Amino acid sequence: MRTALITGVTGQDGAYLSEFLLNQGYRVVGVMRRSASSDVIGERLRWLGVLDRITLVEGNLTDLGSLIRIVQTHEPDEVYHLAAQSFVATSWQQPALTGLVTGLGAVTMLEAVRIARPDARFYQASSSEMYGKVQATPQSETTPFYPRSPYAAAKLYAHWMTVNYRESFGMHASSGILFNHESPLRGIEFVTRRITHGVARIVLGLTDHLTLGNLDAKRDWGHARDYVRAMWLMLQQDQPDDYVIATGRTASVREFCDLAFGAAGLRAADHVRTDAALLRPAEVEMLLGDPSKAREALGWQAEVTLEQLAAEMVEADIARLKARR
Ligand code: NDP
Ligand code: GDR
Repeated sequence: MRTALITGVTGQDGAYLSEFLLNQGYRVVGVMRRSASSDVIGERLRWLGVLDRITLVEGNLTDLGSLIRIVQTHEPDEVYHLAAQSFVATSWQQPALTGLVTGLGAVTMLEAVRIARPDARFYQASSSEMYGKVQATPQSETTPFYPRSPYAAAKLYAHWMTVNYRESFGMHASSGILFNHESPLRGIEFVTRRITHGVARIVLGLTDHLTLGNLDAKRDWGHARDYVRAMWLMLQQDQPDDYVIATGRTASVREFCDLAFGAAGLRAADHVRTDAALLRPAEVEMLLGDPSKAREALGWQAEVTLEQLAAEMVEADIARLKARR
């Protein structure tokens, strides 16, 4: 039985990846940081019914010793490094912490693997945010990066350090340059989930409006369940490499609102307000990924459409709110 180690296991992708790897017959070990609210923190894993089927261990990206001990003890064949301070807006409020966790944290994890299990295959969660002020459209593996936030700059450092460990030490280290991916398990602060949660509150009569920031920003949105499959495929290749993972379709926040409100029989224009306080100091205006390399080399392509994604998220938020009442 192969063993997979996942950092960030309590996050959206960690939960879906755990489910995927268990279905592939892996033993899954997940790293979670100590929290006073650890009962709530396993919520996503519980939602997918995988909490009791994985081994949870305590560790923190800012503590090399804890990571070395975990790798030594569990001897993973594959390491999926997903943990990060992942919310772009927060990265302007806490730039140093974001650099420490999202940037240096990846190097700390690479070091732990190099020291304790150098033959393990390593996945780095790189991001389309690295394209930032985009230099070409659509964005592919060869498009130059131009980070526009402390988060994106930290991810770029982690990305290049992953390349560096591959070239310096011969590690099987790959980066997935993943474009936005969402699901009912998306954190509530991200725009798609803010929208679908807002729709659910309006449907249940808890409020009559939803306040957002920049409605014109465009993203290439896919479903997290599709995207974790791509992470695994990258580590099954003989050679490590970097891959763009995207749908190849872009839509604005406004268009996502139309889909989500429409899924509940409502009109976004009747309920959505904007507030300049929610605008970012620097914006990534438009992202559109070119997933050709992943399609050709990995045989991967996105299966869930944006319409299906929005409808699934709205339905799940309505069900959750009803259950809570
Ligand atoms: P989430 O924010 O849902 O999850 C982040 C995870 O990191 C959580 O488990 C969190 O733990 C953990 N974490 C944060 N800080 C630390 C720390 N100091 N030590 C240990 N663990 C820590 O992110 P997603 O699941 O959405 O994304 C997974 C990864 O992919 C992230 O690196 C993200 O930046 C990247 N990414 C995401 C994309 C997306 O669209 N979702 C696109 C491209 C890249 P806790 O639960 O305790 O907070
Ligand atoms: P992003 O995701 O920054 O792309 O990073 P987010 O959903 O936060 O923002 C997407 C776009 O929507 C605009 N927006 C709003 N965003 C939020 N959160 N809240 C609002 O009210 C709102 N109104 C408009 C934003 O300005 C932005 O343009 C996500 C994260 O998962 C990263 O970790 C990951 O690397 C990238 O996706 C790819």
